[in-house]
Amino acid sequence: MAYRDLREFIRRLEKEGELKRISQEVDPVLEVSEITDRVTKAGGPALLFEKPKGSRHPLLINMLGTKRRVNLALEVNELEEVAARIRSYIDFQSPQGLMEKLKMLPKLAEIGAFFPKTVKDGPCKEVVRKNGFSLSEFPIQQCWPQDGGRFITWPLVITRNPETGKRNVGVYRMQVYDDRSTGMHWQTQKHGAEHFRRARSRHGDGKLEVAVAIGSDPATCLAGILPVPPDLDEMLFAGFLRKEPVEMVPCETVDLEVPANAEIVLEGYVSLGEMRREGPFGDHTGFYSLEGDYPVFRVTSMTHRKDPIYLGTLVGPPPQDDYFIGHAIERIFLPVMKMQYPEIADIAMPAEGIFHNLMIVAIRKSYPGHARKIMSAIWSLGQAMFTKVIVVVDHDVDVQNFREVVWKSLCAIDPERDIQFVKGPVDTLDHAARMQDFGSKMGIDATRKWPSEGFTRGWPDEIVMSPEVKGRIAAIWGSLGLK
Ligand SMILES: Cc1cc2nc3c(=O)[nH]c(=O)nc-3n(C[C@H](O)[C@H](O)[C@H](O)COP(=O)(O)O)c2cc1C
Ligand SMILES: [Mn+2]
Repeated sequence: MAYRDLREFIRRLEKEGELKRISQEVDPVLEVSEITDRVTKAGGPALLFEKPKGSRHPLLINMLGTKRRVNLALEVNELEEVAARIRSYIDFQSPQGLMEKLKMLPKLAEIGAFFPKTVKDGPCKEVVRKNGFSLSEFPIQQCWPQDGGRFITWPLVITRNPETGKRNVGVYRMQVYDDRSTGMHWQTQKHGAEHFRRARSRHGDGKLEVAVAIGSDPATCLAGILPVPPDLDEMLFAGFLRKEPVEMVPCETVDLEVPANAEIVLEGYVSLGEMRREGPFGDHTGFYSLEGDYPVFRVTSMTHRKDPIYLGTLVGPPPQDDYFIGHAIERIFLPVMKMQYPEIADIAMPAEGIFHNLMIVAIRKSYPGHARKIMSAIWSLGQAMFTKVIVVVDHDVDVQNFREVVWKSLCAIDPERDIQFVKGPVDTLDHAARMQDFGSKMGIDATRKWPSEGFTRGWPDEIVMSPEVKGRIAAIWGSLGLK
């Protein structure tokens, strides 16, 4: 049975010893961050701040900050179970290309009935407010000292593609400017930004309707972060993850629907002709992302539960709970990637690489130049286009063992020969790139080099002790007086 809502998940976390209530008053300005940072780095529990300073509503944070909590959120023992479900739904034969395969998911869902379901009413409508409300009622965090203000950190931002009418749900941080307006930090390659551009090209001085849901069942919250192709509804994917459709309820003042179980819903619009300074914001790179111009979200109405729980997250020096979220995404999508590129044995993105900076890929190498082909494939694959450094190793290297990767890949390269540079889109948060959103990327071919690649010297074997000797020594080990 899927979690009905955020609070049912909170109860489960509590039962599992995975949640700590904090009854002391703590300030969502900086203090919550210092506590959360310590707890996340120690592998500690989710935190429910019952008395955030200046608000009557509790704040839940570090919800998915361990592998165990991610598994609890997805109701599995291991992420591999989700990966296996995905494998079982994807047709191996007919679709060409990864994107086509992903786009088949809606079709597949017809048999699974994961489509979101529209309902008339829901808990998010317990209180409907069209006047006299303010964002300041909520315990919205200022995460780090140099942040430009308070930021809503886990909003599910819902828009509709003005051309196709298809829904998008993305998590884009929102800087609070005043009681009823915020920034809308959708980065230029994200789907919300594309909806904005398309709407603007039609009527530059108009509005794009936006609804924002804060706090829902964990699979729905997670779905806003998933890198699914444009025009594939994240709520369908949420339904797939929770094995039950997400119930969506129409908004009061805009032509959009929101998860009925949401704790808080903000309805409003982004004016197409207005931009405003946003940031700085202490980001998941461990550095501040610089100020930039982004659209402004104006809240025209707010609905919430009688006793709403505000959901936030903390990004900052890694690892934070976004590492565990990202890791889940990596494991869930790996089978899809492998279907298109069966030569991929495994991939790894270490926490310190904050996802877009480093991907290690092990391949079963079959032809000259194969490692470079895989680099190109990754740079063309949805949000993997942002990967700044790709290291390709042979399939017998354990990519999850970073010591082994460093050792073996450094031994395997002649740098001038094996490094490939390309230029293209880079992550907006990359502060070292020559300009925002555009820069270079590097691939390191750390596979064994072949004669057919021009390498005519011999390649040495790795040192391994013979099994006979290992066995003989194991037998006498106890008598040697060694540990
Ligand atoms: C905690 C957190 C905060 C995020 N903040 C932003 C953000 O401010 N802007 C952005 O473009 N992406 C942000 N992301 C990443 C997007 O949610 C992610 O790329 C998602 O796939 C975007 O959805 P889309 O593909 O429908 O645009 C954030 C992710 C997490 C986990
Ligand atoms: Mn999307």
